[in-house]
Amino acid sequence: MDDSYHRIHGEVASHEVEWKTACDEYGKEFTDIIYEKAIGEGIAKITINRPERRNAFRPQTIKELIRAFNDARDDSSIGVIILTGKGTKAFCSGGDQALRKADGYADFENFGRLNVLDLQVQIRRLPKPVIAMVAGYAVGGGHVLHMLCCSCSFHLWMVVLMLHACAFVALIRIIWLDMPQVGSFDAGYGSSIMSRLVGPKKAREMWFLARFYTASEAEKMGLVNAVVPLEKLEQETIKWCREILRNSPTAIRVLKAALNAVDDGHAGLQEVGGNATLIFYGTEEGNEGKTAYVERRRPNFSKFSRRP
Ligand code: S0N
Repeated sequence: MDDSYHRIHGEVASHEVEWKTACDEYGKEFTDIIYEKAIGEGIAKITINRPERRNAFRPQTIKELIRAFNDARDDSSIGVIILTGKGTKAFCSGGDQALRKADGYADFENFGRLNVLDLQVQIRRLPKPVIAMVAGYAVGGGHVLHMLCCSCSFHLWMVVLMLHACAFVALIRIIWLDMPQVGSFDAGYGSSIMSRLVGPKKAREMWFLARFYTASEAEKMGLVNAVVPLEKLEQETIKWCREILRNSPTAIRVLKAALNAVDDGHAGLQEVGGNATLIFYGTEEGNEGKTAYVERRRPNFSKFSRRP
C-alpha cells in the first residue's frame, strides 16, 4: 500500500525489511557482490561490493552479478530485484581501469573480457523489474547499468533512485559518462538506450562532452525516475518494490517485454511472442492440441470462438 492508503485507513506503513544473505543456485558464495533476499517480501537485493574501487566491476564481479540475477530470476518467490552499490560514494564507477588490457578486462585469466555486455542483456530481458538504487557516482559502464533499470532518485546529497523500463531502481549522486576521456565507449545500449531516454541531442552532448550531471539534472532529463534524500533511499526503493509487487506479475512481465520490444527488434518480438505462448498454454484452447496428441485423436478446435 502506498502512504495515502495507509493514511486513509489509519494504518502505519512499515518500511522495515529484514535481509537474509543468499547464495547462487549451486550454493556458491560471492566475493565481489552481496546477494540478499528480504524475508517474506519477494524482494532480492544485489550489491556491488568493491567500495574501495568505487564499485568498479572486474570480470569476476560481472560473473557473480550474472549468477545472482539468474538465481533471482529462477526464484519464484522473488518479484522484484534491487541493484545497488556498497556505500554512498558510488553506485558503480564502470569497468576497473587498472585491469583493462588490449582485449578487455582481465583479472584471473590471461585474456580480457567485456562480459558486462552479457549482464546488460540479462537485465534487459529478465522478466522481473530491476530497480537501480543509486547512491553516489554512476560513471561509464556503471551509468549504462542504471539506465537499463527502473529508477527513482532522491534529492538531498544529489542522490538518485532510478526506475526505467520496468527493470531497475538506482540511486545516483552524480552521473558521469566519461568513457571517451578514458578511451572507451559503449556504442551499444550505452548509446541507443541513452538516446531513447534523453533524446538524441542530449545524448550527443553527454557522450561528446563527458560532463558531470547531478541527480536533479538527471531527473529533469528523464534519466531517473525520482530523487530523494540519502537517508530515505532504501526506504523509498522498498516502497517502489512493494507497489510493484501489489500488481499482477504476468502484467508486469508482459509490460516489461513490451516496453523494450520495438527497440529490441527480433529479440524484442521473441520475448513478447514467448509471453503470448506462455499465456496460451494456460488456456483450454491451447491445451486441446496437446491433449489430442497425447490421446491420439484429432484436435477439436471448433468449440472455441473466433473472437472479433
Ligand atoms: C568515480 C570517481 C569520480 C570517484 O572519485 P573519488 O570519490 O574522488 O574517488 P577516487 O579517489 O577517484 O577513487 C577511489 C579509489 O577507487 C579507484 N577507482 C575508482 N574508479 C575506478 C575504476 N573505474 N577503475 C579502477 N579503479 C577505480 C581509484 O583509483 C581510487 O583508488 P586508490 O585509492 O587506490 O587511489 C573517480 O574515481 C573516477 O573518475 N573513476 C574512474 C571512472 C572511469 O573512468 N570509469 C571507467 C569508464 N569506462 C567503463 O566503464 C567501460 C565500460 C565497459 O566495460 C564497456 C562496456 C561496453 C562497451 C565497451 C566497454 C569498454 O570498456 O570498452
